[in-house]
Amino acid sequence: MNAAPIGKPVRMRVGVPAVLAFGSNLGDRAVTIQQALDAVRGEPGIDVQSVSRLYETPALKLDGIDDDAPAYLNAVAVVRTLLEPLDLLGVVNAIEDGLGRVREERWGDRTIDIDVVDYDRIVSDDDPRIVLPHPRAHERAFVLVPWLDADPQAYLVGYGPVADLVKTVDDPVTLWTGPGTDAS
Ligand code: PH2
Ligand code: MG
Ligand code: MG
Repeated sequence: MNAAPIGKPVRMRVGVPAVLAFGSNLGDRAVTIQQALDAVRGEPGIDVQSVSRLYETPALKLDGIDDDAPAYLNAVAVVRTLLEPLDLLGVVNAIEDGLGRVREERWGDRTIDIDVVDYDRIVSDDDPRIVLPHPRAHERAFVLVPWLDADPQAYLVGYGPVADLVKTVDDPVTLWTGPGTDAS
């Protein structure tokens, strides 16, 4: 008998690769990001392959870094998914809502933000609901540094290896060593 024991999860070998970015700068940031990851892990159509460590980053607002706003914790998860792009977006938006996300000003402070950074290396701005890859990922240290941590081979379609892109960004990104992390 070669079948996997009943109840043992079988790692997803089908579906497509995608990259999710997590950010939180309100409430217990680490707990909220952990809850968001747990919720993603609980989704039937998503298999989490690897997760970065947590990084603390100053809040980036529309006119630059705002040191008066609460700092973010950011993380990235590399997943495989059976969901179509808009369905994946719907799932992460529902997880945001379930964790108390309030949608107010653009780039405003938030308990949780989950962005689809990449989906199967698709390049598309046909649908304004989901532009792929995420239009600002290439210039955001708070996405690129955790992404490289989760996947040293990471590649941002249209821009190149993430290992090269991280050298072009200089916003501060600090490995977070708060309670409950491996680094603490
Ligand atoms: N997300 C934003 C706007 N600004 N700044 C940091 N440091 N981290 C974020 O995740 C972030 C941000 C919009 O989604
Ligand atoms: Mg975002
Ligand atoms: Mg978002």
